[in-house]
Order: sequence, then C-alpha cells, then structure tokens
Amino acid sequence: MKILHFSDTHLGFNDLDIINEENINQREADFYDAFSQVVEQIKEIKPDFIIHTGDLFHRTSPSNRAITFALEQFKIINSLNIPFILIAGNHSTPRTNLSSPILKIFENFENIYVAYEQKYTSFEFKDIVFHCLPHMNDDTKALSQIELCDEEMVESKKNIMMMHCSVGAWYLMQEFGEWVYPTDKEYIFSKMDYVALGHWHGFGAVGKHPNVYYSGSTERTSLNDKRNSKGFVLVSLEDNLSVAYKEIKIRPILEFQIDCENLEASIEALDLSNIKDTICEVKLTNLTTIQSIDINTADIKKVFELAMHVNVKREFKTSSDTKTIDDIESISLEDYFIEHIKEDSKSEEFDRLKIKVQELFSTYEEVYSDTE
Ligand SMILES: [Mn+2]
Repeated sequence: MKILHFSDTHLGFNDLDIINEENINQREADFYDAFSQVVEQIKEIKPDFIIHTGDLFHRTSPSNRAITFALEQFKIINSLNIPFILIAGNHSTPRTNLSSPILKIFENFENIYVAYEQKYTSFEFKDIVFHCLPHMNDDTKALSQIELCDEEMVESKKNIMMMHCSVGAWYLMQEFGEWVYPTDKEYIFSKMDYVALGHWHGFGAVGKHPNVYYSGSTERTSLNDKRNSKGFVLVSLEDNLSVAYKEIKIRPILEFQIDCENLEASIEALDLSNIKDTICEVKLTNLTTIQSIDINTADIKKVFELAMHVNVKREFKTSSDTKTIDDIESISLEDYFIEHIKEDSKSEEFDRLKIKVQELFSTYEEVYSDTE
C-alpha cells in the first residue's frame, strides 16, 4: 500500500512585489507551481491514498485566485479515484467560531475527506484507518482528543495518525496559535503504522520515532528558510514501513559573499553562471562605515541583474569577533550548529563532529523529555 504525504502548501502566499507576465505575484505563482508538480507526481505514481497534513491555504480567508486554483487542482485529484484525506492546520482554522472553515468547500467531492472541525475525526477504509487531529484552538480540548486516536485504533487494519503541530518544543515555527503535541502522549506513535505531520517546513523523521515524519512544505514561506530542497513523502506500508522523500523543483536561493576589503576582485571572482531567475542573498563583509556609504545597494544589485530578486546584507568590520547572526528562525538549533561547524572544518573532521553533535542533541532531547 502506497501513501503520498504532502503538507504546508500555503496556497495564496505572496511575497516580494514581483509580478509575472500573467499579472500574478511571482512568489504566489511559485506556490501554485509547487502544488501542480505534486499533482503531476500523483498522476504518475498513482498511490493508494493521498494525505495532506495542513496549511493547504496560507490564510483562513484565502483570495479568490487561491480558492479557484485549489478547486481546479482538487477536481483533477478527485477524478483519479484515489481517496485524498486532509486536515486543517493553524493557517486554515478560523480564530473565532463566527467564521466558517474554508476547507468546507471540498465537502462535496466524492474522493476527498476533510477534517476541519476542531475535534478528532477518523476516516475508515477497507484495510486502513486515518486518525485525524486537525488544528484546535483550544489546547485543553486537544488533549482529550489525542486519546481518541488510541481508543479508535483498529487492530486488523493499518492505522495512520495525521496532525498539524510541533512534537515537543522542537518544531515550533513561532506562529500564532501553533500547537505542541505533549511528550507524554508520544507513546501512541509506536502503536501507529505511520504518523504524518505537518507544520514544520523541512522534511524529516521526528526524534527517535522510526515512523513519525514531517513531509515539509512545498515552498518556502520565508526567505529565512534556506532549504533548497522541498517535496513530498512516499510511504510504503507493506510488512515494513519504508519512507522515501521525493524532491520537486523550486526556485533556489543562492548565497554570495563580497569581501569589501577587496571589493573589485571579490566581485570579479563571483560565479554568477547559475543565478538566472534565482533569489540571491548577497552579504557584504568586512565593511567599514565609510565604505558602506560609498557602496550603493543598487550597484550591487546590478551585478546580479539576472536574478529574480537580490537581497543585500551588510556586515561590518568589528574589533571583536562578534558576528551578526541573522535568519535562524526556520532552522533547528541542531541544524544551525551543524551549519556553523561546517564553515571551518575539513570534510572528514566535519563528518566526525556532525555525528558527535547529533549524538549530543539527541541526549539532550532525552533529558529534556524526561523533565517535561
Ligand atoms: Mn505551515
């Protein structure tokens, strides 16, 4: 049995004030493109089930364009006769009970099953049950709903749990209304065949659980998210669980440095062969205050004119070794630390250190979970 798991598609997200030839915000179009790529893969792979773990739309009241796009795509998916199960995330759950949840628009598709009411919902098929915990604004209620996943398990069938949350405090996105899955309820995971998670925007297994995965988002909702790989997960549930990550093609972010002590030489040495239509982050380093006035951002942008967007950052020369630390919000502390040691270690040494760091972080996680 094959299940295609994707998540956090954030349809309707837009950014960067760039309009494409169809008069659509280019970043918004990128998100539609990412979604379409997954749909193309669904047609090719023909999984037995499709699941989406939340944040289908970026907003609780999406734009007409986002809704129209979603309806067109869902019509295609519906016509494939593959059951498609989806849950609401924090971005698609209204904050008050006065507004109607947007996912309701998919109720009338025969092959689409939506869990958007703020309570445990299950969808049972011939040999599989999907236990859904959509986003709930009320944490206390959520707690009582988790138990239901355990109680409603069907021994003779495969059991899949679907949630949109941070497992422990490790996958927080610093967003309004995000929900943390309590550590003392993680025992339920081991009873499930697969736990599909949404909310965290990077692909990965969670902690020491061999069957708990974030599929990650299909695009980046912040330029601080430096991951150049986005995609979906293909889960095979035969005797053993196998989880394969499949990459889609997204607009890359490329990072460059210009050393202002040798400004011209440093610009000359840049390899700009792959910058067309990318997003470039350019860091000017070793700047003095005087130089900073002389160096015009517009001139730097001209060097990168083939790129779709250029972001210039300035890093000043300091007497101490303090560096400016930007943009860590979308990377876990562990990833950030690993990135940091990568900067100045040789590859063999890096491999050794990386394992050490991962070890230390997992011990920390254990200690931390025990005291929670
Ligand atoms: Mn999200």
